Amino acid sequence: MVSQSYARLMTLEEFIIQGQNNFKGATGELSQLLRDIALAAKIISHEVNKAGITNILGLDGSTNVQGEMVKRLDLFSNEQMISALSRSGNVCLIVSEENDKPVRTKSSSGKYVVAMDPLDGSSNIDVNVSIGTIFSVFSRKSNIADEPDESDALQVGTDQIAAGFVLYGSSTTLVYTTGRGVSVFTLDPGLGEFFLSEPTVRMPVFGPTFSFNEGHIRSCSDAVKNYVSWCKNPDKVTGKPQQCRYIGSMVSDVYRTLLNGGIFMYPETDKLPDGKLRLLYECYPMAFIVEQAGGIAIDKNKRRIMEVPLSEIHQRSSVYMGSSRNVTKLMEFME
Ligand code: P6P
Repeated sequence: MVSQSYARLMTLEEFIIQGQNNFKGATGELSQLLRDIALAAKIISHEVNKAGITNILGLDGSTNVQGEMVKRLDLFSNEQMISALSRSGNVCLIVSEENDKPVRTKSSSGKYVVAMDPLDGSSNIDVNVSIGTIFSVFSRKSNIADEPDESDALQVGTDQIAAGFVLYGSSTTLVYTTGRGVSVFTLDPGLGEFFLSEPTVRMPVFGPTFSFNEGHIRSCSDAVKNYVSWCKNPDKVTGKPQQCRYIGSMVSDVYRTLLNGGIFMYPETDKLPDGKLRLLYECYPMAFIVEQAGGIAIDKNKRRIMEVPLSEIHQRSSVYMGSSRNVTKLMEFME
């Protein structure tokens, strides 16, 4: 029976090839890049899921049961992603949360640039909370005959040609878009294969949930304070207040918001006037995904996250993203 049910499922490989055939002029290089990311995701997933056993619990310089030097999972994930992205020769430059400067790959003629947070929320590993890899893909701006330069790294969200994230949770889920909708794949660890679980995600227009760390509420704007208070008032129709759901891991909070609707917020605060999350490799890719699923993603000035200019690769941004009606309501409080 099991083999028959597998027969009905589409693998990531089949989905990519199908997408490539529909994509006029697709040369297969972006497809190969997505395959390389999926390979890294499988390797990272394997390591994350045994972290508790082999003592890779955010410890640096410790040794595991075999007495081998243990890398922190975020450093391990960074190495795996850089290695996988360098395999195909299609990527010339990588911006990573783990590296102060952009990393040039060996293939200076690669036509793509990737920005990533290789393991976001890694502080949650020790308490077994889901964590994730977030990535965005750009076409290089510099001449392919030249070395890649800063112009390749400092692009704006609307220049993304693909974006996605991998959620290492109760199952490993790959979510990505190439600008034609959002697709979700689930890893079968036994087969080492990603299977299509949702071909086109559509975010509910409204969700009775807000996702926000209320511990920061006192240092937030009046707009945020008044909006959160409004969320807690009983709804005129249902008579119920909205639910607060916050895991403290962006990939988890955004994935739940994507599927169930609602709003995810990491506002600017007194201590972090530009918010905590990174514009290039956290906010841009998540905004691309949210918009492709029918949602809205803005910053504290009500600007589309995708259009917020980038002047520094580790630049932070406030972020408010989710269902259109939830974010539109917040914007009323931002007037
Ligand atoms: P706070 C995790 O450390 C992270 O970078 C995001 O994944 C998450 O959304 C945020 O920080 C949580 O921050 O201040 O609520 O603990």
